[in-house]
Amino acid sequence: MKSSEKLAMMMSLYHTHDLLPNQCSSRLVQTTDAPLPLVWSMVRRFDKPQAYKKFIKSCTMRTGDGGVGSVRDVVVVSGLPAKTSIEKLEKLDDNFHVMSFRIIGGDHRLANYRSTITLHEDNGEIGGKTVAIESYVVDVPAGSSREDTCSFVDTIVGCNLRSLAKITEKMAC
Ligand code: A9S
Repeated sequence: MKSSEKLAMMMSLYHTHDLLPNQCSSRLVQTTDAPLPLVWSMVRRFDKPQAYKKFIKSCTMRTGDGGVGSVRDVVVVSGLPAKTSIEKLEKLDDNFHVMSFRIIGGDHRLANYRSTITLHEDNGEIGGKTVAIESYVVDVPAGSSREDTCSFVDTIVGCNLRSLAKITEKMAC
């Protein structure tokens, strides 16, 4: 199967979401020159999101050891419209490189946030060795617009993906 066909299959399998009327969704793509196993080794650590997510100050496991069903307590760096987030790991597939988590609490405005990240080996079609795709669904808070909500979350997820690419490229060289 060509990598573009595999990518299309993964897109429809993992990055196509049914939305409720008050929800918004978006999908971001990031390439990196680091090999997929190295990138996956960072992404899969549900207990250590701060390894590449710069908005996170600390993370402690509330339940579980990082496997599916684990719940983490995240403390956010100061200066953001949030302090804490409680997040549950919903999917972790080491064969298809799929990870999905849901925000189940915390003092912030991202209600019913759930995201999925998948990694793909790129054989030079897009440029770079590994392609990360991350999509999310989140409620549009009362008083906010769909566009503002998605652009806020896109900024954060985009930063996380760029940080993941930068850190793994440094490790790989
Ligand atoms: O951490 C992620 O993968 C994605 C997001 C959108 C995290 C958002 C966040 O941690 C802040 C960065 C603090 C922004 C939460 C839960 C709420 C925010 O307002």
